[in-house]
Amino acid sequence: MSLQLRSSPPSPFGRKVKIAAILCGVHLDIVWADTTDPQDALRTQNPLGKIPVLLREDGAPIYDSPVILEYLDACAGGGVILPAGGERRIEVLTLQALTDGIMDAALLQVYEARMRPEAERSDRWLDIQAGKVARGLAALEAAPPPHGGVSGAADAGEIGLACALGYLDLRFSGAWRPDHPALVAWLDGFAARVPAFEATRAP
Ligand SMILES: N[C@@H](CCC(=O)N[C@@H](CS)C(=O)NCC(=O)O)C(=O)O
Repeated sequence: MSLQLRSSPPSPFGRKVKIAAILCGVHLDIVWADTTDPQDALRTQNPLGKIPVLLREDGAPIYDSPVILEYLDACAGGGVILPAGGERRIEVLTLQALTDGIMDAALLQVYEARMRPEAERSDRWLDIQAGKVARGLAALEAAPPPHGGVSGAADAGEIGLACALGYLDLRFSGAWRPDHPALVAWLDGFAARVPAFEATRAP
């Protein structure tokens, strides 16, 4: 089976997919995408022009990252990064939604600085997004998720949290670290247990 991933090296959502694929034993051919390039085939593969997109052998696209993780888990026979059902599945999906939301809010702050001229930037908008990140991190600091996932490796929620913290390290110089010692320890534990985390670090 040959699956193609459209992504970019620093994309935290793309990193989720790369880690999940390694844990599920699924090989992906990665073709880098430029979300700002109207000529990139990405916009025909995903009308939203967002990465990651997974292309099946026949070219049929799958997005967004939570759906791709469902697909990869199914490719591996199920129950590898997502519990098959029950309360635990809802918990994992909710953690994934929270960590995806942290990444969305972090990305929007980066885009505000990247896409808008300085005079047009909104401090209020940036504060609203920063608040989402801060509240998400505070909730997770108070109760870091258990390690070990579904199959002893890592589940979709843990993968999302690791990628969110990795993105905050990459784009916000690790400013979250001093106030979140439990999450620092959590991320160290994740990196030690899941070599795919370091293997997918953006250059
Ligand atoms: N909900 C999506 C979010 C994907 C996303 O925001 N990707 C960013 C890059 S990490 C992107 O494509 N940004 C370009 C844009 O929003 O136009 C997912 O989980 O895959």
